[in-house]
Amino acid sequence: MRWMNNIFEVINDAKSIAIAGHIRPDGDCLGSVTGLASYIKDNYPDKNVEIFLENVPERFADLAMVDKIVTDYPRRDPFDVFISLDCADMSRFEQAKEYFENAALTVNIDHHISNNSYAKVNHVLADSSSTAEVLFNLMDEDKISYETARSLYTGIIHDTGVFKHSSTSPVTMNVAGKLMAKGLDVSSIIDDSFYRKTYTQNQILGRCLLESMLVLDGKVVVSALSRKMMAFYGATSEDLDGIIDQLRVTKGVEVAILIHETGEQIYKVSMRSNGKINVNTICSYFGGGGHVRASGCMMSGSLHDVINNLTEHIEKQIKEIGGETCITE
Ligand SMILES: [Mn+2]
Repeated sequence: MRWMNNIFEVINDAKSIAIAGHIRPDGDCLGSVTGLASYIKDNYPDKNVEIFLENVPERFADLAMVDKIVTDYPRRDPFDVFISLDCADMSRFEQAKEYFENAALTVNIDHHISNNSYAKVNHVLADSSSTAEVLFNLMDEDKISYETARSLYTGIIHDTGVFKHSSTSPVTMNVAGKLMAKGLDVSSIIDDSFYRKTYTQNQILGRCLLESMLVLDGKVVVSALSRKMMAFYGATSEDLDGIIDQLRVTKGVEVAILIHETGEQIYKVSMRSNGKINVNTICSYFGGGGHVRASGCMMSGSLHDVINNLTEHIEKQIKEIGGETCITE
């Protein structure tokens, strides 16, 4: 493991730089990728920066450099530096893997506790709220432009649920304050990129809440979305953002589970904990991972079995702790 103090250390000698984020990019991924790209463009204009990412959700379409994102992966000369952002493992940037393997230097900047340090330089700070927060601390404050600040601020509000998740620290607030001082209209950034929902999104949210069920004496709330239901509303996976957070604040609930059918008996599972249950342990068991309070994994089989398998693990943790907590922070 090698940590750095400034992004300058890994890009200084590079002429060509690739930046990649993860599949199904979220706010932190987009904010980090565009924030770093615009920082390099502003301050090191002689460097050639290319950014590789899947399709960008519409709510992030006005971030800096979004129009420079490349969604296909043509064969090309090796990059001097490949930087992955917000990616806990290499499968998260599957399509850019060839660039990673051929790059002269690989850099992994992240905040996932499950990150397996797959690059040459691994700057992984698991107690940071977001990759955007990690990046801010690798930049010179006076070199951060309004546009870079807007990207990083967007990243932070998305991974902290607008400063309310447990990952929000005094450092996070301090960083957000410094970004705000660049002149950001934070109210409209928060509304437009975080709270704004389409009619479809609100309908799907309502349906998930309506059909949710409480299990394990009300300690777990589960909601499942079939492909049929998604098709009925014309919804995509992007339309599901935020649903799990609403489930999590159900009174008495320790763990919220959102199950989304993506193929024949194949499900994407998202889990959120209110602090006693370590959902990273559970999702890691099933081949996924994330954070102690927010994790995900893919599962297959009948929906009934998927729910049973997950709740079995939660029940086991509840028994072990006897009212205490499985999370050591
Ligand atoms: Mn993140």
